[in-house]
Amino acid sequence: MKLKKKLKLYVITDRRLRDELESVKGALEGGATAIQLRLKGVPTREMIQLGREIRKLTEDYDALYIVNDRVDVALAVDADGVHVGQGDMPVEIVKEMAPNLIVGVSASNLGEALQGEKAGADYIGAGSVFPTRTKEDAKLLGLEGLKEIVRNVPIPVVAIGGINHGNVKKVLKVGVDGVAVISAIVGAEDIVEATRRMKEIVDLHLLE
Ligand code: TZP
Ligand code: MG
Repeated sequence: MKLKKKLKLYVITDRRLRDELESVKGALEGGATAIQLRLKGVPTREMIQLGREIRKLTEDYDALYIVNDRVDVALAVDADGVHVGQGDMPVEIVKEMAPNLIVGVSASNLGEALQGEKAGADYIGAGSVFPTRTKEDAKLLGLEGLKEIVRNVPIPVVAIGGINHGNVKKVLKVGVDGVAVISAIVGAEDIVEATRRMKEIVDLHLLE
């Protein structure tokens, strides 16, 4: 399946909200097309153990599997890709070290998005579209900023930041290829139901 199709509903883990395995199982059951393992301040050994479990689950559901920040961990757990932020390893170096990994880059403005694309990124994570409480240092991109990125960047764009069941339609209308969600899914009481409901909206309103 093409990368673009797999980016439609991209669920990111956050252990402050829910245990990773429970999150991934629920999100996959509800129809997530991509999973990102996002861990901060966790020992590498634990990342790898958990990362391998998640590899099995994502394989069972034929979902895309991305590891946040860590190229070494992405390789060690046989993930499909790695997602890097502006302060992480530059895309060119990731591609040199791991030419078979899909590489996503975070961008909070058009310049960063274009730079990521030129450096060889496979997709852009654009945000924060709305204010978020999940990432402390998130810069606000807004819907207008998102529109500018979608119009000018030739690779797939996934929107992130403050996206929930109430505002996701507005984001999809911009023409993104997918939406990345943490709290509205991982923090929901019933994660399977929250994912299913989000997936229904995405399937109905994503512009092909
Ligand atoms: N990058 C930009 S905003 C954000 C990240 C990781 C947090 C998104 O979390 P939420 O809960 O979906 O707003
Ligand atoms: Mg990062």
